[in-house]
Amino acid sequence: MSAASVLLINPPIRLNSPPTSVPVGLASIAAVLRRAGHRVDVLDANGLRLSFEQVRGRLGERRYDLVAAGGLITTYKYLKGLFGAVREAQSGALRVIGGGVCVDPRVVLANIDADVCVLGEGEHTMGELAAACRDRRDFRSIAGLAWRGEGGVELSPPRAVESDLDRFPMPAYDLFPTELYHRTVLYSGQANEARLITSRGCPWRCTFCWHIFGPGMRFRGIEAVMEEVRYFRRREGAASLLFADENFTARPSRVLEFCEAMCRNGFHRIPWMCSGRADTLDRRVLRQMRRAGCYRIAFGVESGCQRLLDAMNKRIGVEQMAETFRLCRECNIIPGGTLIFGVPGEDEASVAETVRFCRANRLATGLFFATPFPGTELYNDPPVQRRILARYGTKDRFFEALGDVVDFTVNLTDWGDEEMLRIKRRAEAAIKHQPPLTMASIAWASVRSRGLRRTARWYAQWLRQRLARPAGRNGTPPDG
Ligand code: B12
Ligand code: SF4
Repeated sequence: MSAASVLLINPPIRLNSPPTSVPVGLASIAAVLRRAGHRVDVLDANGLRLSFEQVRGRLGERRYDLVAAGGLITTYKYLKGLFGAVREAQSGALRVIGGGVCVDPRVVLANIDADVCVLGEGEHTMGELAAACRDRRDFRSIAGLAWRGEGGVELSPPRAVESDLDRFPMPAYDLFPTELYHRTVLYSGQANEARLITSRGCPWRCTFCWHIFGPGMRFRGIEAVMEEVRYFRRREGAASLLFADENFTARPSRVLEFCEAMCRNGFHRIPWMCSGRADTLDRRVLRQMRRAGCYRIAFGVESGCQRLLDAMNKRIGVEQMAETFRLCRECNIIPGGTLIFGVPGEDEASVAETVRFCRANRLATGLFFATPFPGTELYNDPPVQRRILARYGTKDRFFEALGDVVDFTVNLTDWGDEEMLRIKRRAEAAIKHQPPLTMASIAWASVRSRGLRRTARWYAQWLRQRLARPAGRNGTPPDG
């Protein structure tokens, strides 16, 4: 056999709303497999909004050597059902599960009918697994795997992450219905919003945030990123870009290099947004970002209470965030932010401080419930573990409950559930309905940018967002 035939399945996320993000990790794995000569098919249940029965119906269409599915931990429950269906339809195939859902392979292998878990970065491991399938070799010597052994779950040596991300080809976007994702416009108000990832990891260690790639951060080369922008621009006519890196601004010198390349390639005319950390940005960097087309930066604000920021190991000052917000506006960039509500230690005083911070900095956003995602420091905290087990009994039931995480999963505060919900609603009402700009700042921004039209567009865009999107309700924002 010269090549393995592989089916990659992308499980659905929140089927009741349009799909937002091409699974870049799965697309990257697909590209690596294809480059190695394997035959790769993709069943994108998320992009195509397929029901479980529709997916089941398609599973037996042709025979595969390897069927892999996975993604966020929130797909855990779905994958339980899916792997049962894969076993029925593809009895000869190796069933592989990977991505964030494999954060605890013991729980996964005890409850999901997969043969093997791919732990961490998937490209090399999947490449070697596919080759082993093709050659009918045992997979157990391949690094980065977990499987059921005789004495319980066994692990191969850990897989080191790839130090040079440019060794991976561009994700195989052509195998995914990218146009269905990109027509879901989140922020830009433009008809086609392409989403890209230019780095992996984040050097900070906030307690609620999870790092599948371990510590440290790796960056793709700027030229490879430009190549991808070009691809979306030419192939799909991308009208705006969203850089979904965990922390796009982590290295300011690279941001400057990126901005320079955007201008050099003429891409500064495409409006783009990114994630950011307030302490990585100053006026000089923000000006260059604006020049290169940046219209919005999403900050992980989390709280307006310094005590809670410290408890979350956010390593940032409330004042610093306020100052960066001010600088963003001065540079004609919208500072967006997400908040986490209900971390351990949240009380009436911290909520009041957060509301004050939002009003003072004209941040109109929803509150996400603090969710102890498996693998995070928050999750591993013994009192949090006790609360999870008291509520759910087993990790399996807790993982299932993470589902679409629109409501809270565990109450980490000292309030009762009802009271917590009431306080959250009250805080949201106090934060909402405040324009991010006063008339004075509109006028000032217009003078600075010498473009009243641009500012009006900016304001109209904010209004559109407010009307289109309900306040966020839950979870840990993928921010910076
Ligand atoms: C884009 C994004 C999304 C997209 C969807 C992304 C997707 N389908 O993969 C959207 C906007 C929908 C989303 C939503 C949420 N997200 Co999110 N998101 C991200 C973000 C910013 C980028 C993901 C990405 O493309 N990474 C780059 C690629 C290369 O990495 P990767 O996806 O991890 O893939 C690699 C490996 O994981 C593995 N792999 C991945 N899939 C598979 C599949 C198989 C079969 C195999 C073998 C391997 C494999 O191999 C890949 C290549 O190395 C990450 C942060 C980040 N930068 O990683 C957070 C992140 C993944 N999200 C996270 C969270 C918490 C959420 C939410 C729960 C937030 C919320 N409360 O609303 C929701 C969940 C919604 C839901 N109902 O399921 C957490 C992960 C939690 C977890 N343990 O899974 C992250 C890591 C943020 C963080 N630092 O805490 N998210
Ligand atoms: S919350 Fe943001 S800054 Fe903190 S670790 Fe996660 S990505 Fe990094």
